[in-house]
Amino acid sequence: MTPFDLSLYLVLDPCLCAGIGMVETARAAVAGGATMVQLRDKTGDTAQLVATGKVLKSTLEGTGARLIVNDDVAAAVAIGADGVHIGQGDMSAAEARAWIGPEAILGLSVETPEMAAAADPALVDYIGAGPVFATQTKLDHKLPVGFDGLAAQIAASSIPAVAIGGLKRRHIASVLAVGARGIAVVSAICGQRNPEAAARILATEIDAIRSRR
Ligand code: TZP
Ligand code: MG
Repeated sequence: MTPFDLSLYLVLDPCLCAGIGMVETARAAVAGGATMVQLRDKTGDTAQLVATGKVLKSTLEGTGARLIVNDDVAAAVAIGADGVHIGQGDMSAAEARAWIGPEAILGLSVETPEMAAAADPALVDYIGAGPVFATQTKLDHKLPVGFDGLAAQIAASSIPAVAIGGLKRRHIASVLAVGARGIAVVSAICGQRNPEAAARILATEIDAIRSRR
């Protein structure tokens, strides 16, 4: 399987990235220490998604950061992305795995311990656990679960977890303490005046907390 590091997982948002664009935001974030980039664009059509994804792929080439595509498995394959991220309402993990093959990375969003427990470690490579806090970025998000709810989701599964939902630098210690392998963020990087510096602050904090353990 393609190796990956969930430490600092950037989820792109085309609206929040409107200033400099998703590709430049991703380039800057990875220069600052982001380890994964998810292309999540619900605004355009598949052709546009694939076109953006191909530019992102070449931008991230050689950096070690992994490119994941949200929802659209066919687009992920067309882009040649490292993997795909699905939610509970998307195609099943078995179907997604069959499309992308054994090597690609498959992520699944979970919102409860029951959903985490139901995720099959033979199919799913990581879970996106949360939402930890309420967020303006995803208006239809489920009820925030806080650190205790996050801990319960992570404890319910053996699959590596990345935490998501309203996460900022000040939350990193608590998130890592309950067993998350990293944080997934949108607004902490997208739309920040200096996305590279914003990513570097988060990545440095993650490293500092790990080195104190
Ligand atoms: N899924 C659950 S919360 C969320 C997604 C995509 C958005 C998180 O955005 P932010 O800005 O990091 O709170
Ligand atoms: Mg989805």
